[in-house]
Amino acid sequence: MNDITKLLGIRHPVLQGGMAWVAEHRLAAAVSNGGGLGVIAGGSADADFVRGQIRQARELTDKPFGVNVMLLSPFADDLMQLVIDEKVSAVTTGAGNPGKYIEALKAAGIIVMPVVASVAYAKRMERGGADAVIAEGSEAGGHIGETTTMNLVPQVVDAVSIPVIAAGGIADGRGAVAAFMLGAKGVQVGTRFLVAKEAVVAQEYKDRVIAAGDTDSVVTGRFTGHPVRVLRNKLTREILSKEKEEMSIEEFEEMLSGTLRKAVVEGDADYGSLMAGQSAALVTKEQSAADIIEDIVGGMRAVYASLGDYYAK
Ligand code: TUI
Repeated sequence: MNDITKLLGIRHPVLQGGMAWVAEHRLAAAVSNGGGLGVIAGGSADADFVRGQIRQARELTDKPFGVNVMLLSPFADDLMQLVIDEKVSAVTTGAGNPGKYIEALKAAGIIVMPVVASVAYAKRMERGGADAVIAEGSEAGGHIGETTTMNLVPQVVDAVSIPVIAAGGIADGRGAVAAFMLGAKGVQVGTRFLVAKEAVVAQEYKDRVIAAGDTDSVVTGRFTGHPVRVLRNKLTREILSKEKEEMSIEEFEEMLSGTLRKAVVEGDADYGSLMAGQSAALVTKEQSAADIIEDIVGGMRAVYASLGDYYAK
């Protein structure tokens, strides 16, 4: 047991990232049943849809799970009220400031874990009453900050006294132990769970993640202030060449509109947004969520055991 497993009532300190369109009730329930914290992604869905997801997850698991609220969503207010009404165990947030919701979530007994991409923002979340922060480095997929996990995590650990969960670039036991060495008390894993058997994601998207190598990850939209990490494809080639010639934010948004759904639901690996972290290069096969967690935890045990040997010499 550590701070995070105790706080969340879970077996292993492994959280699943709140991936829009990808993280629905089947994946979340499978991760929770495997001993981690499954998370249903609110994404841009409305409260009725997410209520259905929560209820279906409850049919599949009696373990705690969370809901991720993406704060750029027009339904963010509704989803916060929904998680309070449904008494969901935990909420993670992304892409914005959840400050105004924290008091009401805490009053309802919900564990609040904002994703942060900077030290200043982590401190603000601690002051606002967050139970933990998820420090997400720029190796992560989707919407990212500027600082890498290796640098962000120890700086956030030094700046706050609530537990820190590391995210971005962690896909196996080695990465998880590395995060613990930096002072994290838990890890959030996204990309590796994207290819879980229980993740209802078009096979074409999963295949691209599995095939990805070290140079297949690119960041689009830095100029908009909302940089997004995805796998290289025809869409990114067109966007990145247009970005060089000066494109308006409106034109950029138009090019990306609906492209995540295109990737996840329609399996358009050429013109869909293949959001994934740099750790896609470490992801080599489709496995059940429970096997992924067992592999990460088993890998951690092996690394810790080898460290013991090293220092014993
Ligand atoms: O949120 C994520 N990852 C995401 S959200 C998303 S949907 C989207 N698609 C296109 C453009 C924008 C969003 C896809 N992937 N990760 C957590 C995360 N949060 N990373 C960075 C942040 C973040 C950034 C700025 C959190 C807070 C923030 O500013 C807070 C403030 O207001 O000061």
